[in-house]
This record gives sequence, structure tokens and C-alpha cells, in this order.
Amino acid sequence: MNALGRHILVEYYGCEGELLNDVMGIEEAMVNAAKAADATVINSTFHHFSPFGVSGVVVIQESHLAIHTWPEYGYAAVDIFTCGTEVDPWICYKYLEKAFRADHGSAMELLRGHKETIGEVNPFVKGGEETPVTFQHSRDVWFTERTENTAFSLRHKGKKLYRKVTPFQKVEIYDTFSYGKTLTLDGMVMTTEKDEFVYHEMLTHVGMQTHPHPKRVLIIGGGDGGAVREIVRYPELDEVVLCEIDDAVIEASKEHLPSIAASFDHPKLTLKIGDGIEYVRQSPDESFDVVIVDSTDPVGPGEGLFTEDFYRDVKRILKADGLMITQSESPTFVPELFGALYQCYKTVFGAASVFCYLAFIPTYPSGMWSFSYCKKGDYHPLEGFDATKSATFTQEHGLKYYNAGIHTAAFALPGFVQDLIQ
Ligand code: SPD
Repeated sequence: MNALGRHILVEYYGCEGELLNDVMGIEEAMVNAAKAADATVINSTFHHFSPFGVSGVVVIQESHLAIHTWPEYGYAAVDIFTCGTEVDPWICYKYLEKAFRADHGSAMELLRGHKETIGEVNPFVKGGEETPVTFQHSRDVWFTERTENTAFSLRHKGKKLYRKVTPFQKVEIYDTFSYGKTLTLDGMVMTTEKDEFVYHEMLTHVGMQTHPHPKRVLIIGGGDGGAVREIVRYPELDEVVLCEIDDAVIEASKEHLPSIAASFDHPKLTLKIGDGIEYVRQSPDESFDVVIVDSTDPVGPGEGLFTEDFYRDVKRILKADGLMITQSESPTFVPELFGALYQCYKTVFGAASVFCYLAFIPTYPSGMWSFSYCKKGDYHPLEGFDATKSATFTQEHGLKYYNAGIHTAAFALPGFVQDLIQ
């Protein structure tokens, strides 16, 4: 060959969309394509973009293989570049065509570094000793939650722990390096082993510590079990009902997130698999002390949990002194939605009965997360709050985020959040 390297630019058409959206499958195919051609794999770095698309590169001792996919078009663009004569890039081409189940592919080959053009070997490197080097393949595979203008990535171990496409959503679990096992729904982070305690403690204990006798509690959503784990800590509880629409979330969490899904066998838990909106609609008036809405973001199956009709129904099933607590998204990330949500709560519960509090959750967009506290009766979140009782509870249960000081401080809102609410 009269050149330093061979570079083939490849198009694959009519591939299976699912395959082109599977970051780990693509990484595996690209690494195996390189190995099939006897290349030495040094490193692989792959990112998934939600909702669709994967980019990645496999660095080989003989150069690289790179890809970007458009699953929505069944199309992948691949570059295969090999130096020397040992590795045949067309072997990689054929391997990947099969792996992506492409209808057809097309490619053009360029010879890189024509010997006539580049001239003689630089005397500086001539005669250098060749030391044999052995490479350890290091992997770099990423999950990315991407919206129009921002992206949040977590590097993971590159193995599918759980993946199911249900009638409601895509349920996945990744093992990430910095946040432990992470549950995602439709490509959005729902909970991670490392920071879940912030969300679940704040979602539950602020209301439970304020209500003097929370005997019947309803959780809508929350299939990972984190909210249930916190609620069953209360000895005065008679029953907690968890209504989760998608049993795959429970299955995945029980299998892979046992520290979160820790209380599914608790005798006070009644588990309902079904639509939370329907469950609330069919529940009798004044049947719960506390209703907790542990929802996804307002897209997909969670959308109906952000409507006035739903909140009116929740208010109806609350006892006269009952509380509704919801996760109410990020004032930084979705300010318009956040503002509209609080208007909605106020329309239903009355302006003086709606409060917002904050917590800091690194894996949720912007890190600043909000919760609403809506009261049907007189239980104000701060006036009459028993800090001693709360401190004892915190200590007894070894809570890691919620405590009496946080309970009070969480209701102190930055000016821009106050503005959004008013
Ligand atoms: N953007 C993420 C918001 C997720 C809120 N709910 C998570 C459920 C965890 N139990």
C-alpha cells in the first residue's frame, strides 16, 4: 500500500432504530468490529443522548472507529480509519452492517498519507528502538439526559442492569461511577443510590413531622419504594397505599436498588398497580391524612399528575386537616412551569394554604429542586412545628438530609423563587 492509512467513510441505512439507540450495544458492536479485524483496542468512549442518538469512538492502536447514530431515521454514520496494512477496515464495515441489521450500506475509501506526497521519514525518529507495548482496554460509556439546551452525563460501567420498554415508558438501570445504581425513565434520571435520600426524606418527613397523627398515607407514583421506606418509619401509621402505574419500576428497583426498595414487604403497605389519577378519583372523600405525589416530570405517564382536576380530587380525598405534598420540579430549570404549578395549587387549596420548600439534588436538572406543601386544614408547616420531636426522630432513624433545622430553613426561598410563586 502506497499510503500510511486507509479511511473508509460509511453510511448504514435502514438499521433497526432500537439498536441504534442502545449505547451499550453500539459500544460492544464497535469494539467487536475492531477485534474482528485484529485491531488492538485501547479505549472506548460512548455517549447516549436522550431521547435519541449515540456518539462514540473506539481508539485502536492502529487509529480509530467513530460513529454517530440517528435512530429515528435508522441511519448511522461511521468512520473507520486504520494505519498500516495489518488491519482491514472492510472487515469492520461488514461486521457493523450485520450488527446494526442495516438494509444496506455504502462507503468510500480514502488512502491517507500518500507516500509520494509526504516524503521521507523524519531523521529525528529514524532508527528509534521499537519497544513492544501492551494495552489495557479502558472504557468510557456515558448516559446523558439531554434537553434542548442542556445535558447532564453520568459515566457508567457499560453493562445493562435492567431495560424494559413498557406500555408507559422505557425503564432502565445503569451502574454509574459517581452516583451508584441509577434508575431512569424515558432517559431521565429518577433516582440514584447516592443522592436519593435527599429527595425521599424531604418529600416525606416535612409533611409527616407537621401532621400530628398521620394514620393513612397515599403515595402516587414512587415505584422505586424510597418514599414508602421513609413513611413506614412512623409507628402511628395504620396504612400506606402506594399506587404506581408501571410495575416494571417496582420490579427493576427490587432487583437492583434494594436499599431504596427496602419496604415492599412491610405489613402496613397496600400496593396498587394502576393509574394514580383513577385511584384518587375512585377513593372516598376524606380518606387520607397525607397524600404524597412522587411523580415523574410532567411528560409521559406523569403528565396528568400536574393538573387542576387531579389536585381537586386529591383535596377531596384528604381529611379535613389533611396535607398534600408534591415534588414540584425545579424553579431554575423550568421557571414557567414552576410558576404555573403554584398558581394551580393556590387555585385549588387557596393562596394562604400553599407553601414551597427546597432541597438540593445533584442529579436532577439544575440541582435545585422544589416541593409543595398544600394544607386543607390548619397544619401550618412552621407555626406549631415541634423541633424537638423532629430532632429525636431524625436521630433515631439516622436520617441523612432532613432534620429540624432543614425543616425550617427549606421554606426560606430565594427572591426569584418567591417572585415565581407570587
Ligand atoms: N427530573 C426528575 C424528577 C423526578 C422526580 N421523581 C422521582 C421519583 C423518585 N422516587
